[in-house]
Order: sequence, then C-alpha cells, then structure tokens
Amino acid sequence: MVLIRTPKIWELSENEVTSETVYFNRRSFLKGLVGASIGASFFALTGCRASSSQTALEDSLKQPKIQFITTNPDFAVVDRPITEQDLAGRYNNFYEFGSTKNIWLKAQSLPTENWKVEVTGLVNKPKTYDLDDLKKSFPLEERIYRFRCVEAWSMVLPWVGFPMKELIKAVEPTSQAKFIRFSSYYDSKTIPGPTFHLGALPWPYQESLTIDEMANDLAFLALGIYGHDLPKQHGAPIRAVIPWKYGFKGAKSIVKIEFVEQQPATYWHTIVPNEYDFQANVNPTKPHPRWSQATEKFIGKGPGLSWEIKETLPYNGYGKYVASLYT
Ligand SMILES: Nc1nc2c(c(=O)[nH]1)N[C@H]1C(S)=C(S)[C@@H](COP(=O)(O)O)O[C@H]1N2
Ligand SMILES: [Mo]
Repeated sequence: MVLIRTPKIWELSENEVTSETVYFNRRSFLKGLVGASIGASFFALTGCRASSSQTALEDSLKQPKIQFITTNPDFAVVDRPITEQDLAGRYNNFYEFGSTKNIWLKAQSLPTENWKVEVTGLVNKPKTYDLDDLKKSFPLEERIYRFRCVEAWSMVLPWVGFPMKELIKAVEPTSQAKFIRFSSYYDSKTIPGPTFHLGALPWPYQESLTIDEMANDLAFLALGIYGHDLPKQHGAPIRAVIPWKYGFKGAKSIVKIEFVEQQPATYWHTIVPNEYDFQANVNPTKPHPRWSQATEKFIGKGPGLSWEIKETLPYNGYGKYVASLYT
C-alpha cells in the first residue's frame, strides 16, 4: 500500500495558519514553562508525523456503525459538500495530544472503555450516564453542520447525536442554573501531551454555554460522525457541537456536565481572554486580534488536503436560529 503523503496543510498549519498554537511560541506564555526553546523543537519533531500511514488512519476511523433515526432535513447544507471523512479525521485540534493538527495517531491512546458522563450541579435529577444509557435515553439523529474554527478554517461535518435540550429535560435544572460547564477527560498519566504541558495549562479542557444557548435547538451532543461512533481524534465517545460558535466552544471527550450559577472559567478564555472571548459567536465583522474572520479556508474535498476560500457568515450561517438569543 502506497503511503499517501500530503503534507501541504500540515506545513501550513505549523508556519502560516493563524492558530491557537501561536501562544506556545510567545514569550509571555512560555514564561513559567520549563525551557524557552521547546516551542521550536516541538514543531520540528512533529513534522515527521505527516508520514504516518493511510492504513493506520483508516483503522482509527473504522468505528462501529451507530444507529440513528433520521438525517434531520432542517439542517441540510446546500452550498458546500460534506468534508471527506479522512480529511476531517487527520486535521484536528485536540491539545491534550499536542498543539499541531496531526494528532490523530497520538489521540488513539485516549482510554474510552467504561466511559461515564456525570451530569450534576443545580439540577433536580442528577445522573451519571454510561454510553449505552446515552444511546438508549435520547433519540439519535444525524445533523449536517457547518464547522468553523477560530483559526479561520472550516468544514461541513455529519454528526450523530441529540440536541442538548433533551438533556435539560432529563435532568431538570433548577431556576438558579444559569451556565453549563463541560469538562473533558484529562489524566496526565494516560494522556501523553506535549512535554510543555507541565501542569501549566488549565486542564482539564473546559467550556461553557449559557442555559439559553444550551436550550437552543442547534446545540448538540455528538456520539458519532459519518454514521459511526466518534473516532478518538474527534473527541470520542461524546463531544459538544455548537455550530454558530467557533469550534473551541465544543469540548471533546466529555466526562462531566455541570449546571452552575456563575460563568465558569474556560480553557482558552483563561489562557488568552482578549483573544478568545467567552461568547465566541462566529462573526465575520469582528476580527480576531491577530487575523481577519471575514473569510475562511473551507476544507472539503481531496485528494490531499486543500481548501477553498469562502466568506464567513454571521453566526456561521445559523442566524435564523440563534440571533434572537443576543438582542
Ligand atoms: N478537550 C478538547 N476539546 C476541544 C479542543 C481541545 O483541544 N481539547 N479543541 C477545540 C477546537 S479549537 C476545535 S476547532 C475542535 C476541533 O474538533 P475536530 O478535531 O473534531 O474537528 O475541537 C474543540 N474541542
Ligand atoms: Mo478551533
């Protein structure tokens, strides 16, 4: 089997793409981390990951089929194709496994057996779900959503899961509950992570929505993608998808969902508050301090990783569902 080596976008991700990664190269952020040169050597090392075989990638994507009732026609994306599965599966953000896009292989060490999600906090009916409970308790459907990363790349992805509002119904938040905090799995013993983690980053990865945002029909908890259980690099076995917000709002590999009264601290917002605001609604007229958000690199079709420049839409094209939340 011939190795398909298509390093184009990886090279780009390390040199040119305006990414969350840049923090790790900045003096201000490296201060307090051991060794100021680690940023540079890390990138040199991970460059060779691009030659990992297509077969291993395909194996990582070969998850069991997931049963769902229907592909929800309300959310069809008509102006762009669904991103090819193997492009989406090898171009990821999952900082627990490193700060480059090609972490799919490292992410295979995520321990997903006997997964449990604790739903707790200001609710009348707290509950800890295992994966079977989740699949049985909620009607699963497929939704094809636009996906826009704050780094100005985008995809169209077919998720399988259920609307977060169904979880609200199940656990009955009290009237005090104003925010939801999602926590990702993190264990420094089992997640290798780049060596510069060293406990200096605010792990676990946490994100948050207001309860009104969570109750919006679009807010989604995904258990699958491309008709199969989630591969580890996409945040197995359960992750959040909030399509009108930048991708970082959707925590991967969720272990805890808490209903709280105050706005909780969140990962990127804690690290760099002026660059990653809490709300993070997709907004082409509001540039990131270091780059424009007016357009995006849409990653759709192979062969190889490439993109088309497209205009970014307010609320990522979902204004009719969510604009009223912000008036
Ligand atoms: N736990 C965790 N969740 C995370 C991230 C992360 O680093 N760790 N990255 C976020 C960012 S920046 C993006 S763009 C998406 C990427 O999802 P994908 O790799 O499945 O496309 O996951 C989000 N969720
Ligand atoms: Mo992102």
